Amino acid sequence: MATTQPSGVPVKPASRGGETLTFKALDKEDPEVAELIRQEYRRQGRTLELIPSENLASPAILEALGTLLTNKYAEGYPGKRFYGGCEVVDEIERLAIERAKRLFGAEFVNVQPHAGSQANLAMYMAVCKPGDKVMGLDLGCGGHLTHGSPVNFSGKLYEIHSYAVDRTTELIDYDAVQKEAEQVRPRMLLVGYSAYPRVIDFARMRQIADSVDAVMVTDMAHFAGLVAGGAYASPIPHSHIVTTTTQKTLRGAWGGMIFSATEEWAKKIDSSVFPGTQGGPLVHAIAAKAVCFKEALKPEFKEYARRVIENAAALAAKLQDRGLKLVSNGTHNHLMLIDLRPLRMRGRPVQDAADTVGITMNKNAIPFDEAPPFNPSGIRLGSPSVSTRGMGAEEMSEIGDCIGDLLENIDDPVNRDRIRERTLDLCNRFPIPYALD
Ligand code: DSN
Repeated sequence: MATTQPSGVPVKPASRGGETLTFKALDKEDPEVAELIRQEYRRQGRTLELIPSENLASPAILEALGTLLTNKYAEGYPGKRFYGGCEVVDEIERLAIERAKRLFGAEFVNVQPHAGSQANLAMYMAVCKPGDKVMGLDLGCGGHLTHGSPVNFSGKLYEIHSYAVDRTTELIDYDAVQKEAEQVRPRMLLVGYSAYPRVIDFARMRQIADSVDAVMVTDMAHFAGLVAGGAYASPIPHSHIVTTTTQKTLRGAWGGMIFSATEEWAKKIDSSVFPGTQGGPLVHAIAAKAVCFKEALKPEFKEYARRVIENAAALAAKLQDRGLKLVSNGTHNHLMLIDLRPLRMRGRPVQDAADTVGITMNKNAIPFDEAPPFNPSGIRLGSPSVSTRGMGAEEMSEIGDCIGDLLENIDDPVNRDRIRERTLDLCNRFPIPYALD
């Protein structure tokens, strides 16, 4: 954790930075872990979190997560468990299911996947046999590891035919996807992304899937919160199956879930999650999901989702004003990628330098990147966490200037000190919106 400025000057503490946070039992039982958790509270309070897959779960969600529900085994589903004593956790899971269906207007949902990759693993098991052909967005063009990367189970178990973005526009070229689908005739067409800064035409993707008798699956992990808040088109009416996480724009704790449109898929998905790929569900995490869905059903969540997109647009506009090149020339969602090639820079040193000035971002490949994944040619930025802190267009513009200034003079400690003052001022003016102490 940076407790000094790059030049060695101590940083002024941000308010609500966890300075006096105490834990009833942990401080006595394990002060070492307690202190490390306190340090992470401080770090989160004093930095601008721009990783687009991160956010700030509410105190109610954190409380639900940290309960004795973690003591309970509940293999099976509500009313059909393999263990006794499940009457209470049955109610919790039913509540989570009912709220998730209401939030997303879905017919069926399984809320047990431990995380997004587990949701995708179960989904693959439900849809495909090993060796089946799958088309998904290439990792370097913004797809996810589980969308067919050769180092992931998806790339090892299935015959992957990735689709790329167009080299010039850096957007998905639906005609090219159609052509590729006709050649490949995949069992599954996987839609969705981790680093694509635009909207997807789900209706068009469904037409493509139908034209080759493929199952269309959308992984909406990144934009689920925007869908829940009505700020981004929903893939649910267009997809056979939709997978997601709960911790990103949806602002819950870590977790996954799977939606489907029909009874036939519902049965396959349930048995793929348990016993297919998981044992007992994490019932404390399911309780936290139920709380997350209740929060996302509130009218103010719509306002948050709208602001996430507005704020990303404001940040992108400022970065472009500062002469930076963005992949696809902008954003229509919560994230954007800076192409560092015109600056002759790479992602890793930029990410490291940003850490020293209180801006957290991640290095990321850009389409057709020739640089290696550990030091790629891009950085990925997003607006969810700072939007949860209440920042608006003005602050996004200030953050854009901080990033512009950093990139202009990345090795100058005086420049970095100045930027650190500004990011700390933003953190102080927009503290994490609940007391950490
Ligand atoms: N690795 C996550 C992200 O940062 O986008 C997606 O699972």
